[in-house]
Amino acid sequence: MLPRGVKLLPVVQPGEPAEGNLPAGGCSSKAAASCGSKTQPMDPTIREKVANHPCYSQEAHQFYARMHVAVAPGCNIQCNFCNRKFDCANESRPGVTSKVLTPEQAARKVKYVATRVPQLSVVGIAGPGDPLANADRTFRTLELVAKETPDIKLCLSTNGLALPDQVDRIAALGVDHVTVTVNMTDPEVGERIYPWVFYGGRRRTGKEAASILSERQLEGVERLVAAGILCKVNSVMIPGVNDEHLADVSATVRGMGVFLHNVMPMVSAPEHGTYFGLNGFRGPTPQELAVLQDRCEAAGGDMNMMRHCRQCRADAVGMLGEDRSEEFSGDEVLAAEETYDLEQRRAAHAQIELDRERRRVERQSLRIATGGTERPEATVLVAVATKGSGVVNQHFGQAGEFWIYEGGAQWARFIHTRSVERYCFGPSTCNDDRSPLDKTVELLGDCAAVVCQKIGPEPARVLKAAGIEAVEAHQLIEQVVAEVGEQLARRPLAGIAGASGTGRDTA
Ligand code: CLF
Ligand code: SF4
Repeated sequence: MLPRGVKLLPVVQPGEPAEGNLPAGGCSSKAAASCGSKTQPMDPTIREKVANHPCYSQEAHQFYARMHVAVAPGCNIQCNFCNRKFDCANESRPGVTSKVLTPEQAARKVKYVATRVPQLSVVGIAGPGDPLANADRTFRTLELVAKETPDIKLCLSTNGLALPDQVDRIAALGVDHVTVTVNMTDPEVGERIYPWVFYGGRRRTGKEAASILSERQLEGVERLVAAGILCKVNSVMIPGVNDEHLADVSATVRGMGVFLHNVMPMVSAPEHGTYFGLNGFRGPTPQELAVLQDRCEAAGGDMNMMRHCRQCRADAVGMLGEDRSEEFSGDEVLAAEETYDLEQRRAAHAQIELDRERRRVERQSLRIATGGTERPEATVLVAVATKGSGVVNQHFGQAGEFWIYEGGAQWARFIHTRSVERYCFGPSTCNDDRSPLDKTVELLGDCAAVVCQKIGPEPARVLKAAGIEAVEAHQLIEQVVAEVGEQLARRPLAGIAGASGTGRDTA
């Protein structure tokens, strides 16, 4: 029997129409490796490059994993949201500083992880400082990884100051994906973010520092695009500093041929010891971030926006939504002499592609739009508990994050992910600690429903009391979101904050 307040969706078989009228169009024309809501067919060369990169394709991130090797300790600039005790905050959230590895240790670790994590498709260098401020260590690592684990894509993330001088070397090593963090193109905004940059043998400050950084970043981006390297731009959203400016940044980099823009929230608290943290600058709410991402998408002339970033650590391992860095942090990993079984990895990836294709066919047969112009009038936000593979497959109490979708009739659009503190560590502790549950409910307060594989009676009751439906399902995410969204968007929600009369307002 279902817990009180929990709904169970009827299972709709692939090919069988979902409840309601099907739209004439549907998502069958969508690029298979779409990174967002784009409806234009993707260039085949780009499609091949993003196909199994979990950051460059939202769909791929449900099937493939990345790992970072922390070989780059130094940095050549100072950001006001960074404390050097933590990983580079242009790509990470503050956490425990990653242990710095030598290039040889890093290559051994990649082999070890690739042997045990078949989904691994990309190795990135993203800190703990700036990879190109540690160019020799970074390039030696890339060389070794390319030689010893040749089926793995190489990826880099940089603040861009040293980038123009290194593009030829990056291209020669076959690095196909480079991220440049561009938090401004206006030096007046920049001088509030960067107290100094180290360039031309000395420290520069004020507007001069910001101008140099911006010029170098844009020159680097231009060279990357000219070299055929897929370029992503990260921007840290700092409310009150660059939030009004980032749509212009999006338009600028889109015009230069950047493939993807990732606007990330600044993570800021006094205990991080950063200038912004200590001086009361806050990070954005998920809702503010989503609004800005939409503005950037529009301002950039239909810019591809990344909305599934998890602000990984410099030693992150696993699927984007999971952190397995601890599991692979021991000395035995760095000392291991693995024999690399390329054939076995190829077979594992072939199997992943079969599963992925099956899901894709299912999704297309349901004809649920995931973006474009088919948005229904009434939609609600739906939170999904999933471990990936495109289906609702996680228990509510074990979810470390929820994927937030906008759902409505034949419509399921991914918005972003929200991380929550786990509150259930097994049957003996389940439901004992209410406080994290309350935090989860607060985090999901603007959602009309939570869909998960299972949920206990107590969390279902608490959600219900907060006006959030709990729905149990084990189906394709888009299918569940569209069905739940359609049902709840029609429901009058008088008296509930944010209600529009047809369901809760979406972000
Ligand atoms: Fe790493 Fe970055 Fe490459 Fe991905 S992460 S270097 S592009 S392989 Fe990805 Fe992590 Fe977000 Fe970065 S989720 S922080 S965008
Ligand atoms: Fe810190 Fe990264 Fe900025 Fe360097 S580039 S100061 S490591 S956030």
